[in-house]
Amino acid sequence: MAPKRALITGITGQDGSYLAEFLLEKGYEVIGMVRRSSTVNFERIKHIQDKLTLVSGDLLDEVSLIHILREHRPHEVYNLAAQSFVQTSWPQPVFTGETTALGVTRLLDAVRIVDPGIRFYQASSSEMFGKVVEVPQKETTPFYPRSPYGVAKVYGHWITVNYRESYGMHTTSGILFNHESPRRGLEFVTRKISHGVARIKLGLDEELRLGNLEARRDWGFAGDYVEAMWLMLQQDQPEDYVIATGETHSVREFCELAFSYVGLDYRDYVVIDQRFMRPAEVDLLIGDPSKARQKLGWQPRTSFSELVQMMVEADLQLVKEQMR
Ligand code: NAP
Ligand code: G4F
Repeated sequence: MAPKRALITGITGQDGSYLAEFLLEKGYEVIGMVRRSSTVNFERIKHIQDKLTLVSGDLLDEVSLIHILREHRPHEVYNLAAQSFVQTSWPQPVFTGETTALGVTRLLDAVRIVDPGIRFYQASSSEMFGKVVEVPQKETTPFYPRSPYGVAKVYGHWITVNYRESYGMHTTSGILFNHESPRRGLEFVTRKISHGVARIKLGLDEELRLGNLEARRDWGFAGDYVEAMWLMLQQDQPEDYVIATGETHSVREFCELAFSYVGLDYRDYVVIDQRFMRPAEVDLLIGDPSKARQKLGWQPRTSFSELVQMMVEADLQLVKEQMR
């Protein structure tokens, strides 16, 4: 039988790289959409680059999306591309909306035009719950986004539901809570901490400047979460799912554990810096992944402490290599 083909937008990002690995393991032909930039940023996929088909396109340009779908005729499309950094969404709200909200419609519409039978995954986010109205948050919890990013994701979620209901398409919105890894971008708090810890331990820095230490997140491992994306598209009926660990920890706890892993006390190094505070904060996120456990048979495999340890170890290794 011919292998299944999947198109991943955002393949150069954290989740795109793990999903590409996962689908290659499953025997898929993987097509990755990359946008043009003046320097190549294939760092996260260079180890599998020879197994991928990389094509040029952009969520801001619907024609490019139609061309890619016509030429490669994927069976499944995973829309992971987005302006994904919440903090940037305040100074760049329109760009965030163009990419993270309208970009979803461009891709959905391209799928509808080329082949409405293609299965579609939308990377929705726990940021949509924002100022939470229920604890823990589940598929039926109302949204209350707190950033232009969160607002854009709410649009992306509902347009995905709408294309399912309007056109009978197999479209799924995965509401994923924070998931991290050694491939996380350096500006996100977990990676900022693990990288900062490594630099301090190795004598390169003397402090780590952070914002709100009391914010709480439900943090899982990205490698576990991409399996859930795939499982969602294997279901006969498209539905939306919350993917989370069901545990919540503060930024302070993350610091405490990460610094203690290398024998340091975070209180000696962490400095509160107003520049990293947000105009409106999401104070608490904790997901209820029961539906995913029951219907998809999915559950997270990596604990919070394993995640912190994995990230600190990887950054110690990375910083040591950079020092050579
Ligand atoms: P990420 O590392 O920031 O990756 C984002 C990807 O989107 C990159 O490959 C980026 O390309 C691409 N991209 C950005 N704008 C684009 C455009 N206009 N056209 C085409 N590609 C574009 O994000 P991630 O952590 O892997 O997250 C993946 C998705 O899940 C995102 O949609 C994010 O919002 C969502 N999400 C993430 C989490 C989480 O905790 N990680 C939780 C819930 C939802 P470049 O490499 O060229 O910049
Ligand atoms: O790591 P963060 O920047 O992630 P955030 O805002 O939760 O967003 C991530 O998860 C979402 C899922 O809920 C995704 F949709 C989104 O794409 C992204 O992947 O911030 C986490 C928390 C915030 O409350 C922030 O205020 O950490 C707090 N924080 C404290 N000091 C900091 C810092 N965040 C960053 N980035 N940098 C700091 O210095």
